[in-house]
This record gives sequence, C-alpha cells and structure tokens, in this order.
Amino acid sequence: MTATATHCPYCALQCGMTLERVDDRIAITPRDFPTNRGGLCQKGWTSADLLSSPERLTTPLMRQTRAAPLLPVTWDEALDRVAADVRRLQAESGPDSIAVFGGGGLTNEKSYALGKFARVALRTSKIDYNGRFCMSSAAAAGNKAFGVDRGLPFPVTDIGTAHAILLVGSNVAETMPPFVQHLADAQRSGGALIVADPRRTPTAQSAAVHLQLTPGTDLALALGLLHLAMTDGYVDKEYIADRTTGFDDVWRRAVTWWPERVERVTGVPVEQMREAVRLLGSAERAMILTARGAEQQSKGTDTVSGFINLALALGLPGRPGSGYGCLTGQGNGQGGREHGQKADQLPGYRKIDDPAAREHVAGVWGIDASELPGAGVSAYELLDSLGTVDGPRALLVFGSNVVVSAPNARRVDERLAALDLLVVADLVLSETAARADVVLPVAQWAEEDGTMTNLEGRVLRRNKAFEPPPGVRTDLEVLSGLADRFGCGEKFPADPAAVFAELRRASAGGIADYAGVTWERAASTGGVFWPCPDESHPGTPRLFRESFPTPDGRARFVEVEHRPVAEDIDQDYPLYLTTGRVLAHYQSGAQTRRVRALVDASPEPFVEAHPELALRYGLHEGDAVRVTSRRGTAEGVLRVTETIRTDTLFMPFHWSGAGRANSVTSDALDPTSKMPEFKICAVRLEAVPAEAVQHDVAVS
Ligand SMILES: Nc1nc2c(c(=O)[nH]1)N[C@H]1C(S)=C(S)[C@@H](COP(=O)(O)OP(=O)(O)OC[C@H]3O[C@@H](n4cnc5c(=O)[nH]c(N)nc54)[C@H](O)[C@@H]3O)O[C@H]1N2
Ligand SMILES: Nc1nc2c(c(=O)[nH]1)N[C@H]1C(S)=C(S)[C@@H](COP(=O)(O)OP(=O)(O)OC[C@H]3O[C@@H](n4cnc5c(=O)[nH]c(N)nc54)[C@H](O)[C@@H]3O)O[C@H]1N2
Ligand code: SF4
Ligand SMILES: [Mo]
Repeated sequence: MTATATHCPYCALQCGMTLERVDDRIAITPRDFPTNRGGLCQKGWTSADLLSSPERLTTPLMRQTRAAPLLPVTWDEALDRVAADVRRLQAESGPDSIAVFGGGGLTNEKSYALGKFARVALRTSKIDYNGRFCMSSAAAAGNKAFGVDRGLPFPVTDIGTAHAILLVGSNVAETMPPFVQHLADAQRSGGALIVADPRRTPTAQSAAVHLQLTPGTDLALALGLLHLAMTDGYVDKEYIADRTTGFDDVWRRAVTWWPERVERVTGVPVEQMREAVRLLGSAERAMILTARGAEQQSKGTDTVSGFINLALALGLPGRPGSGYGCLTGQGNGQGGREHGQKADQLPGYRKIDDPAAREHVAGVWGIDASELPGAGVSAYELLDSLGTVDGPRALLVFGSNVVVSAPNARRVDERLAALDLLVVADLVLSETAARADVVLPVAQWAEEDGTMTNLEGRVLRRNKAFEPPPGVRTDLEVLSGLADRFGCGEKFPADPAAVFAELRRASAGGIADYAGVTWERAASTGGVFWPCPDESHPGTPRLFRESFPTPDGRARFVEVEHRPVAEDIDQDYPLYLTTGRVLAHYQSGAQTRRVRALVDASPEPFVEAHPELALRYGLHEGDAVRVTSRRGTAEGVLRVTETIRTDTLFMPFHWSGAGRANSVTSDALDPTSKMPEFKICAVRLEAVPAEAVQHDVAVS
C-alpha cells in the first residue's frame, strides 16, 4: 500500500504527516509542511492508535428508556428511532424543540452539512458549536476592528521574521509544540518574546519578558501598555491618521490607566510593562498574538479589542512581518466558524439575519428564504435551556464532549438528563455519548476525505488513507440517512466532494469566499488561503496590506474599559482557579485518554499551587486535594511549583468524574461573544484523604 499525505487530526496547526499501513500497524511519518516543518507533538505521533483501538464504536447503540442499558442495534433501527422521536417532538413542541451541537474538529464539508441539516431538514434555529467556547471573543473583536475574522491574517512563517512578539494567554510550547520553531526563528535573529500569563509556562520560560499578571486583568494590562506606548513616544501617528478611525476615544480611556494604577490591578511591575512596550514599539516588525488565556473571560471580546487597539496604535496590522493575530485552537476551528454551524451564521461567514445572505444561501439550498429559521442561541445558553419549559427537548451532538468541556458542568449534567432524546455521533463512547439514548458510530479523520481550514485561514486537504471498519458510517452518511427520513435526502449527499462543490457556491461572494478553492488545488499547492473568489485567484495569504474590509477601508479602534472578573475572590473562596491544557491530552480527553502512551505521559488530574500557598495550607506535593467553588468540586493530585502565582491554582480540564475541572468553573458569559469565563473563578482548596480520590484515568 502507498503512503497517504494528510494532516494531524487534532489542533489548528494541522501538522503535515503521511500514513502508511506497515504489516498490521499504521506508520506515521511527519511531513514537511509550512506550519510544522517536519515536527509533530506527541499527540500527532500517536494519533493513529485510535484508528485500530478496541475502544472504537463499531455499531449503533440505543436504549429504550433512560434507565435501560445501551444495546447494539442496526443502523436502520437507530436512524428510524431518531427520526420518529424528532417528528413526534416537533409535532408536539415545534421545530425549535430539536437542537444541534457541532464541533470545530469537523471538516468544512461536515460543518457545512450540519448547519444546512439543522436549518433545512430540521427547520430549527437551535444550532451552535463548541467554537463558542474557543475563540469566539477574538472573532467578535476581529470583526469589530477589521471587518473580518481570520485567526492569523498572515502565514505562520511570517512570525519567524518578527523582531518582537507579545503572546497573551497562550502556552504554545504545550498546545502547539511545532509552532515554537517559528518563535525560535524570530529569537535567533534577535527578536524578543514577551509572554503574559499568570503561570511561568514552558512558553514563558523562553521569553525575554514574562508579565505574570493576576488572572482576568489582561484588559487593564492592554490599556496600560497603550498608555505607555503613547507617553514613551512609540505611537505611529501617521498610520493612525491614514489607516484607522476612533483613536481619540480610545486614548481618552487609556490616559487614565497610568502605569502605577495598572501595576496595582495586574500585579505586573511598571518596569516590565515599560520594557515590553519598548521592545514592541522600537521593533520594525512586531506582532501581538492572543489565545485562550485572554479570550476565555467574561470580558474576552473587550480584552482582545484592547490588544488590537495597541497593535493599531503601534501601526502593526497590514505591515510586513507585523500585525495582530488570534491562535485558533481546534483542527478546523477556523473553517468550523465560517460555514454555518454557528447560531447566527450562514455559509461564507454570512449573517443569518441579512436578507441578501438568506436569499443567496436559500437559492443554493433550493428553498425559499422565508423557510430559513433566524438566529439561534449560543452554545452555553443552548445547553442551559435544554429540557426547560420552552427549551429544546432533543439534542443531536456531532463532535463535542460537552459533559466534560462545557462550563458549570453539573448544570449541564442536569439539563442533559431532562431531555426527551439525546443523540451523539462519535468515534468512542465519550462521557456525553455514554448518556445518550442513541449513539451513532462514525468514521475517523484518516478514513474520509475533506478539507480543514487551519489557524492561518489556509484551506488544506485531508486525504482518506484507510477504509472505516465495518459497521461505521461517516458523519455525512449519517446526515444523509436522517435527511432521507425527513423527505429531503436528495439535498444531503454523502459524498464529501459533492458537499464541497456546493459549499463553494454557498460561500461565493461571502467574507470567507471559497469559490476558487478546489480539492485538487488545496492538495497540490499545500493549501489555499481564503478569500479565493475564483479558480484563477491565487488566494490571500496576507490580509490588510492595502486596506481593511470595512466600509471606509480603515481599521476601527474600539473603545473599551477594564472591569473586574465575574466572580472575584473573597473570604469564603480566597483563591483564583484558572484552567487550561497539558501537552499529552486533547480537550475533553475523549480521544487522548484512550491512547496508552498519552495516559502514561499524563495519567491523572492535578492541581498546581505555589510552594508558599502549599505551606500556608499544610499541603505537600502529591497530596490529594479538592478545589471547591460555588458550583461544585474537582479533585486532583497537588503539584507544587514556583511557576504559578501565589493567589492562583491551575487545573487542566481533560478529565471527567471527580477530576472534572468544569464542575467548578463559572458560566459567566461575555456579553458579545457569549464565551464562558473558563479562565477565572473563585475557589477554596483543601486536602482529601488519598483513598477517597477517584481518578478517571483511562476509560478502559
Ligand atoms: N496539548 C493540547 N494542545 C491543544 C489543545 C489541547 O487540548 N491540548 N487544544 C487546542 C485548542 S482547541 C485550543 S483552543 C488551544 C488553546 O491553546 P492555549 O490558549 O495556549 O491553551 P490554554 O492552556 O487553554 O491557555 C493558555 C494559557 O493561558 C493562561 N491563562 C490563564 N488565565 C489567564 C489570564 O487571565 N490571562 C492570561 N493572559 N493568561 C491566562 C494559562 O495559564 C495557560 O498557560 O490549544 C490547542 N492545542
Ligand atoms: N475549563 C475549561 N474548559 C474548556 C476549555 C478550557 O480552557 N478550560 N477550553 C474550551 C475549548 S477552547 C474547547 S475548543 C472545548 C473543546 O471541548 P470538546 O468540544 O468537548 O472537544 P473534544 O474533546 O475535542 O470533543 C470532540 C468529540 O468529538 C469526537 N470526534 C472527533 N472527531 C469527530 C468527527 O469527525 N465526527 C464526530 N461526530 N465526532 C468526532 C471526539 O471523539 C470527542 O468525543 O473545550 C472548552 N472547555
Ligand atoms: S501540534 Fe497540533 S497538529 Fe501538530 S501534531 Fe500536535 S496536535 Fe497535531
Ligand atoms: Mo479550543
């Protein structure tokens, strides 16, 4: 058998690799692709393990009542049951009684088909996806400032040419290890890295300046850095005059954020801020990049606006080797937010309440625009409303494990239990699938064709290398089979090539225009950057060179003001808890907790605390501890480390059961993006007797 060139199934870096069956195993070889240049992280190296894992689902499962066990059934039995229940619930409670939840790991073809399925086959407005938990704040801020949301408006390789880089709330050394090569390129040629993070992460350790701020104070930091940029003479007045609007209003706010005030709020010494501004302001090429640390806040949108304001004041966006960018997280986090699985969107990054957009998309879908539902509600609001008086009575989940990854997870447990019908399409029996009434086993990344759009806005080709095991169907086949039962099967082809051809037409003329992208081009050129309006168009690796896609062609400064976190510390809950990731596990862990090498590398949930804090609480490395908030508790093993602030605990969110960090996190939402405040809540810490700790290590 020949080797197949494809990409890693996990994160948005979409590292290149080849797959080949050698005897009875699958060999992975890293491939030289611009994002990874032959590198892979441990998750990428072991990503094929799950293809042949005994933990894969290979038959549909169904339960007759909530108390009954999940038992194997045929595909017809499973799909007939879903269709019959959906019809009954919609007859009783209307089209919006059915909700759909998608994921940023789905290919463009699947995201598109899922959004269309909700609106055309189910006629429901109730669809949203896990990208809401991921980069929606950066997306909202990008749209406000630039009129477009493309995570990086330049290729990742430009980062290596920058002379100064500010990374806000990103731990790429663990979340995208091969990306560090680009930072190292910049550092080798004298470029300075500045990292803002409450923890001295492996990423922060290699930085020239580490701004170890109090969680949730990034917006004050951004205002303070802008203040210093102005007073220390680094603001690019010509750029502001030629290419932007709104600076004066923004400056009126920033002028009150003098350095000592910012130090008091953020805990970052004035001298460090001044040094950061000097490095950024004096560099000919400079970049400001944000990730989840800054974005997963109840003011995440304003926080990102604060950093975009700083980038604009320094004259960075659109200049070579310079600019603002968001490091998108999931494999298809970018494409997943462009083609219609978001509550307020239609394909091509169109708005569902825009009459012209509705006309265009309805035309492609062969329906009347009046038949298209309007905007639905955001991911957490959707989960929060399940099974309530006016809420959805059924939920169909494709590509997310909300039981582990949604905030305030005990509330989500409750809402899922109140449903009449939960349907989950997954590769494995995830914690969410385990609660479903119907489980649909689907094919994996290496078993189907399609495209992904990586963190650069590069549409790349994912190639099928192997046949799925018998009994398993692709997500597109599942949607097609269900659509058949709703009498519109002809609108839902199971062939991904046909779906992509339709997606190109649906996106044509939109912001994220894929009309000129073909599978062949994407494969032979190493990916095509959108917008790409026709087949002779080269694609757009760099945005904003000449102008911004706003009505007047100028970028907009957005007036923002700092505000406290939704839940501050007090006497009862005296510590901040922040959450995030470790290298070996991916997201809810549904996949990586089933890979032996990754479980060995990172076997159990843990809580990081500073030695001074541990001393104060009489706790030691390895102790079993419990973290408690107003919403719930999570347990883990204590890791004592000087790399964290003394007022802050850190827990990864990759585990379920007693170690589920999201039992504790807050469901405070950003008012614009509806992003939950995963990064900050108030907690207390205590010891638990070691024998009482229930680890949820491998699910096997
Ligand atoms: N190994 C691994 N890699 C992944 C993933 C994974 O699950 N595992 N997931 C992928 C996905 S979907 C995503 S979204 C990305 C996420 O990639 P990152 O954003 O790099 O990951 P996180 O660990 O969530 O958060 C980054 C950092 O934010 C810091 N932080 C916490 N609170 C604050 C704060 O208030 N302000 C600031 N400035 N920083 C704060 C944390 O200490 C942490 O080091 O990773 C992708 N890559
Ligand atoms: N406390 C805390 N919580 C967080 C975060 C945090 O930093 N802190 N980060 C948030 C972020 S950024 C994200 S992106 C979310 C992610 O959280 P989730 O949405 O739960 O992400 P995954 O664990 O990747 O879940 C994907 C599920 O889909 C399955 N799957 C994979 N590929 C396919 C496919 O092609 N088709 C189908 N049908 N299923 C598939 C996998 O087996 C898995 O069960 O978590 C959020 N939750
Ligand atoms: S960095 Fe991301 S894309 Fe690359 S190998 Fe690791 S998980 Fe896969
Ligand atoms: Mo994410």
